[in-house]
Amino acid sequence: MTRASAAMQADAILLAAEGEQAELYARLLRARFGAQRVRVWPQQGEPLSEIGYACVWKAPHGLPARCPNLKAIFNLGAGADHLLADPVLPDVPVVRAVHRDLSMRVSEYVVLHVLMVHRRQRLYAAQQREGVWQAHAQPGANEVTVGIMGLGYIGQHAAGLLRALGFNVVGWSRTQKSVPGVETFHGDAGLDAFLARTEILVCLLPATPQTEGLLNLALLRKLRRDGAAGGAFLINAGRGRVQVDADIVAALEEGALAGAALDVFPVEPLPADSPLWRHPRVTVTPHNAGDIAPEILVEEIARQIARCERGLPLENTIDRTRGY
Ligand code: NDP
Ligand code: OXD
Repeated sequence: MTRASAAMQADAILLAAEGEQAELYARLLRARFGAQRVRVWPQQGEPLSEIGYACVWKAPHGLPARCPNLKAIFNLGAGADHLLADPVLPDVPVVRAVHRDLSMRVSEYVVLHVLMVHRRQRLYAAQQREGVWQAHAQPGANEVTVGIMGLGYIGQHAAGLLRALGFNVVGWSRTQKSVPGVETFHGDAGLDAFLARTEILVCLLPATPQTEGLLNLALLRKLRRDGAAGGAFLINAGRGRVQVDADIVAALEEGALAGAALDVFPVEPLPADSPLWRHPRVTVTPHNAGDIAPEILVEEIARQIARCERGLPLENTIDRTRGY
C-alpha cells in the first residue's frame, strides 16, 4: 500500500482525554462510530497507523506525532493552548470546540459574576450572616460599564446577554470588531481607552505568547474605580496564564481592584498555599465556567469528519501562527 492510500484508509479515532468526562466521551464515540473504530488512550495499542482522527484534551505531548496517517485533531475544548504547546504536533488541521452550548455555559458564569458584583451580593451575604437588615443604594445596570477582553465566539455571546440586561458594554480584541451595541477597541493602541471605561473587566482571552501575563498590576491600575459599580472588578474565565496571581492580590490590597472572580489560574489546580483561596473578596472556581456537553461535541466531530471525508475543509480550525 502506498503512503497516500494508507492515509486515505486510516479512519480509526483515537480518544486521549484527561478528566472526569473521558469515560463519557469514550462511550459516546463508540456509540456514534462503532467500538471497532475507536481506540482509547492509554490502552489504544498498536498500530497507530490506523488512526485518522484524534480527539484530545490535555493529552500527552508527542502522542499525535505517533499517528503517521492522522488527518485532523479535534480539541475537546475551545482553548487549544495545551495542544499547541506540543513541540512535535503534526501539521494537520486542529479543530477547536465552537458551539452555542459552550458559549451559553461560559456566558452564564460571566453574567452570574457580573450580577454578583452589581447587586452587591457579597455584602448582603455578609450582612445575612450577622442578621443585619440594611439596604444600600442600587445603581441601574445602565450606569455600569462591563469591559470584555476577547470578542470572539464566547465574548460576543456574553456581550449580547449583558447588553440585554442593560449594562454598558465595551470590548477589546486583537483586530477591529463591530459588535451591535458594543463600543469596541483593539490592539495595543486601544487598550488604555478600553480600560479607562471599564469597571467590571471580563477576560475571555486565549493563552498565547501575546496574552501571557497581560492581567498584571500595571493593567489593573488602569481600570475605572470611581464609577457606579463602586470599584473595579476582575472576572477571568479565559485562561489562567493571562493573569498574574500575585498582582491580583496586590491590586486587591492597594484598592486597584475591589474584587475578583477567577475560574482559571496559571497553575491548576490552584496550589493550596495560594492566598487567593482565602481572600475575602475573591471567588475561586475550579476551571469549570463552561464545558461543552459531550453529546453535542461528539455530534460536531461526526459532522466534521463527514466533511473531511467528502473533501470539504474543516471548520473552526486553529490558526497556528496566531496561536488560537
Ligand atoms: P475565539 O478564538 O473565538 O476568540 C478569542 C478572542 O480573543 C478574539 O476576539 C481575539 O481577537 C482575542 N484575542 C486573541 N489574542 C489577542 C490579543 N493578543 N489581544 C487582544 N485580543 C486578542 O475564542 P472563544 O471566544 O471561543 O474562547 C475564548 C477563550 O475562552 C478560549 O481560548 C479559552 O481559553 C477560554 N475558555 C474557557 C473556558 C472555561 O471553562 N473557563 C471554557 C471555554 C473557553 P480577534 O477577534 O481580533 O481574533
Ligand atoms: C475550554 C475550557 O477551553 O474548558 O473549552 O477551558
